[in-house]
Amino acid sequence: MNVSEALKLYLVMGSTNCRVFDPEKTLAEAIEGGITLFQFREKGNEALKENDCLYLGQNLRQLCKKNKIPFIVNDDIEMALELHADGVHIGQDDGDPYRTRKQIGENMWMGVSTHSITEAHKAVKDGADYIGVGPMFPTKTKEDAHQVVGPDLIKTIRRSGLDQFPIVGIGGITLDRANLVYEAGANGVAVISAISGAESPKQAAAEFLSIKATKI
Ligand code: 3NM
Repeated sequence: MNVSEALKLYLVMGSTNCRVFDPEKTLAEAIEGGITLFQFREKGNEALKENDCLYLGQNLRQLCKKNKIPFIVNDDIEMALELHADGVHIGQDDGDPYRTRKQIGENMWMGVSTHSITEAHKAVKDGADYIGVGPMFPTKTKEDAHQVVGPDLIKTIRRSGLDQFPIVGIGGITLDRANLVYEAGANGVAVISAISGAESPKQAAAEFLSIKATKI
């Protein structure tokens, strides 16, 4: 699977996001529903630490491996290497993409969060395999989220020369808004709460997949 295809329905989550089921069951259900990529993002005041975090990471990694879903680790390069992850995702404040690339080598994917056209172009220059663009809409999930940029930023980035580069929208994406993100030209949507907080993560994932952009 190439990066653009993998971005189609990108579930991002850690234990603090799982309100209905435990993380293993949440991920298993979401995989059944059809997610195409998973990011382990263990953040927040109640986030698991050290061995507990690693243990959960191992379980989620195994689930992904069994189901052939690429597995990405947020921020923690050491953990990504230890879990033989398929990639690492870094934010603007998490680390230097250039150094990250040196650490992970050429065979792992590197995703970078971006919130402006300048950050998007810098990430591409620094060797990102894909960029996340957000927040698309208001979100309560990330406490230090940037100002909403909206799907329009994806359109602007596309027009600025990155017409084929793998882009995923993130932030506040719900079933009734996903279409706007696809229409803006994203390869996919990245979601936390709309799947990991759903009564049925399986059904939520399946519904996201059934949404077709009417205009790209
Ligand atoms: N990054 P939800 S917004 C992890 O804008 C993350 O870069 C963002 O959670 C960014 O789908 C966000 O519940 C939170 O809104 C996404």
